[in-house]
Amino acid sequence: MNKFRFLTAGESHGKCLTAIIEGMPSGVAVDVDFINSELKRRQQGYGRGERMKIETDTVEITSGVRFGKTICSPITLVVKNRDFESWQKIMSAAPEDITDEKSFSTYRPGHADYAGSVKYAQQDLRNILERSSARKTAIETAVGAVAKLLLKELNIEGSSRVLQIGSCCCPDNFKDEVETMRGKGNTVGGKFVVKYQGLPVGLGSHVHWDRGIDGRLAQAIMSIPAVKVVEIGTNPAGYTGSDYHDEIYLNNGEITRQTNNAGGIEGGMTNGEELVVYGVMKPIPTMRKPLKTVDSKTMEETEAHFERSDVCAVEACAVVAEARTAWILADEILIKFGGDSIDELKHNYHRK
Ligand code: EPS
Repeated sequence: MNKFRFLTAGESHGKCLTAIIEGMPSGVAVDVDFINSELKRRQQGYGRGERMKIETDTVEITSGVRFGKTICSPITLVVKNRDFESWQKIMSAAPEDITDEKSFSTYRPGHADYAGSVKYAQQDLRNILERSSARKTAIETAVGAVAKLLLKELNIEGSSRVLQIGSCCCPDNFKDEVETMRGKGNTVGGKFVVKYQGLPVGLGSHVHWDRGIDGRLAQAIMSIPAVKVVEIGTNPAGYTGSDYHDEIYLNNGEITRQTNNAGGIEGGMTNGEELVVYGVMKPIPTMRKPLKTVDSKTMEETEAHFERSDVCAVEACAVVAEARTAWILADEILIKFGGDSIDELKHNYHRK
C-alpha cells in the first residue's frame, strides 16, 4: 500500500483548492515559505494567461502541523482562488443560485469537454472544464513541496528545465516563439526535463508490473493535463545495445558509471545514478483562434469555445512534473525505509 497518500479537491473558479495528505512521519520541519516559493515557480514562465495576474498562490495549513513540524496527523493544505470573488454566484453550491452565466456547449477539440460531458451526462460543459482545468496543479504543487521537504531531510534534491518550446530549442528564443503564437491566436507546447540527485539504490521493484518506479513516474507525469509523452533517460530509438547501456566500473571499490542513458532506473528500480525524466506537453487546446467543432445543444457545426487561457504553460508543467516526481519518490522512500518519525526514518535510511 502507498505510504504517502493524498486527495485533492477544488474547481478552477471555486472557492479554494484543498489537499489532505496522510503518511508523513512526525517531526518533519514544514517551511511554509518554501511551499509558497514552489507555488510561485508554478505561476511563472512565458505564455501564462491573465489569471496569473489575479492569483498570488499561497498555502494555508489547517491541520497536521504544530509549531512548524508534522505531528503525524493528516495535513490539510488550502490554496484560495482569488478569482472566486468574481465567480461566487456562478460556482455557488446553492440550488437557488442556478444561472447559465458562463455556461457553454461548444466542445474544445483536445480538451476534456466532449468525453467528460458524455461520461458524466452534463449539458453545461462548465461542469467538466472546472475540474479538468490545469488550475488544480496549484494544490498538487503544494503537495509536491511537502514531499520535497521529506526528501530534503535525506539530502535528495530535484530541479527541472524547459528544453523546447514549439520547434525552438534555444532558450534565448523561447519568449519570441510564445509571442509569435500569441499574435496568431494560437498555442504552443514543448519539452521539459526533471532531475533528482542523491537517490538511494532500490526504490521501486522488478517483481510486479505495478511496482516499477519507472511506471509510477510515467503515470504521475503523463496525467498532468496536456502531457502526451514521458521518457526515462535517453530515448533508446536508434541505439544498439552496446551504445546504449551504461557500463559498470569500479572506483576505489565502489560501483560507478561513465554514462547515464538509463536515467537512473534499471529493472524498475533506482540504481543510484541521477534520475532523469523527460515530458512533452501538447499545445493548450483553449485557443483564441478557435478550431472547428460541434455545439452539443444545437448539434450544428460551429467554432470552439474560447475563454481566458495560457498561450504556453510548459515552464509551469515542468515545475508540476518536478512536484509529482517528489510524490512518488517520497512514497517509495517511505515504503522501503519506513519510520513513523523523521528520526526513525533517518536511522533506517542511513543504515542502508
Ligand atoms: C491555470 C488556471 C486557469 C488557466 C490555465 C491554468 O485559469 P483560468 O481558466 O481562470 O484562466 O489559466 O488552465 C488551462 C490552461 C486549462 O486548460 O484549463 C493555473 O492556475 O495554472
